[in-house]
Amino acid sequence: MPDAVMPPELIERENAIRLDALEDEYESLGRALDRRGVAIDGVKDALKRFGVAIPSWGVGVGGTRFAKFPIPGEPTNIFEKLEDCAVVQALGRNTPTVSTHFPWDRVDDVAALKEKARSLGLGFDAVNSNTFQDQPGQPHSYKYGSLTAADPAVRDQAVEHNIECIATGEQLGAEAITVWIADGSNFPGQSDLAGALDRYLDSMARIYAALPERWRMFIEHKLYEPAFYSTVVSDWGTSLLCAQQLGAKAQCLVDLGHHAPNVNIEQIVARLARFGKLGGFHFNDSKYGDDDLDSGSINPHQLFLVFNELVEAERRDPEGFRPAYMLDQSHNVTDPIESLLNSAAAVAAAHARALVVDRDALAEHQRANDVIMGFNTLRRAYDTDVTPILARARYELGGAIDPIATYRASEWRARKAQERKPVATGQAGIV
Ligand code: RM4
Ligand code: MN
Ligand code: MN
Repeated sequence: MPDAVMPPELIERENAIRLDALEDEYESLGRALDRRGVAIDGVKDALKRFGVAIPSWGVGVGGTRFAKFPIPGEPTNIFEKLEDCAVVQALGRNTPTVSTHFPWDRVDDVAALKEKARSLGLGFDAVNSNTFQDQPGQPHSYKYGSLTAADPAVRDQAVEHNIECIATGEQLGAEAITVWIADGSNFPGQSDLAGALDRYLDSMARIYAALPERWRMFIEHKLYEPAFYSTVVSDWGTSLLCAQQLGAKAQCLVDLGHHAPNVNIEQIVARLARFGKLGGFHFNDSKYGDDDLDSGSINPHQLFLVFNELVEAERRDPEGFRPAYMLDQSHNVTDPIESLLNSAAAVAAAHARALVVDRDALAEHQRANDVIMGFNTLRRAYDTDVTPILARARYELGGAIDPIATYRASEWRARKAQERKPVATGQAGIV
């Protein structure tokens, strides 16, 4: 039994208040779905198998370039962060793994970190490298790039860091590395656009060569920021070309916030899946750019359309389909635990809605060019209130019918405020 960060009696007590209503709502929805030819228990069981990783940096309060406003009781190191991840998992039951970021999460004793996660019932998802910031004492600066820098010594250092991340990840039991680089330029003429990509491919091939047998390497593209004129790995096309050149273990990772506004992300998802190159997702939401807002808070319809393509892709190729799902968000004005609970539920809800799409009808309407009925078939699924299915899945797995209410009843944050050392105010930054 994992260490109980949330007392099971508390969860039971809170669930008892809500169980009758849940059963009533689940049965009613079950009858409605049955009339549409959908078995509610099949959807619920799929949700019970569904998981999205928590980024270790997501449980700390985020900031912007301008300020960060810490809250009392927020975690101050990776061990405390794991505890907060365990709280999210205990209540929501669909976030069983943690994605680490190095060197932010660097520890002397990796075995102790692994043991801590195990004792909390958590596993490790993809590791993330960081060559977008300089660390104290680091010999070479990333100011002018990392894996694509003109200076070979800088590139060597960045390659070495990635290889070290893989080694640490291996000890933790992870099986993938996500590489996002900030490399690019701010002025025309600053960088050799073709040469920078050549250097990227060369550096990535060296990291690729260090991948253990079962591992995958995810290439994360991003349109802009911190570079504002050109970014080396700016879009899914660049990502796909590089993944194809590097080999079968290299795949593309889609961070929902890393595209130009209004880009059709669901179509990108369909394309990458078609070529076996859809490695994973960083879920978040945005209105203007890489805003790192809570998943589904701004555009839940887009999230649904993305999952609609994922369900299609899985039907086409059940063997090869295994995207890694992670939330990549910055919680600046909320308690991160509450945001993560909501966000994991939003992702699961999008998945559930995609699962209730009448796929045979949709295919028939598409064949017959019945535009309105094709659209209505998707819209009917999107309009379905799937919250009783999510709650039932959580409940059956031992989680909370109402995770936020139960979290608040636990007074976790107030208790941690007594135990954890305060985070300094007056700092800015993403973590
Ligand atoms: C980047 C990108 C990466 C994440 C960093 C913190 O914008 O989304 O995935 O590692 O932020
Ligand atoms: Mn990301
Ligand atoms: Mn991002």
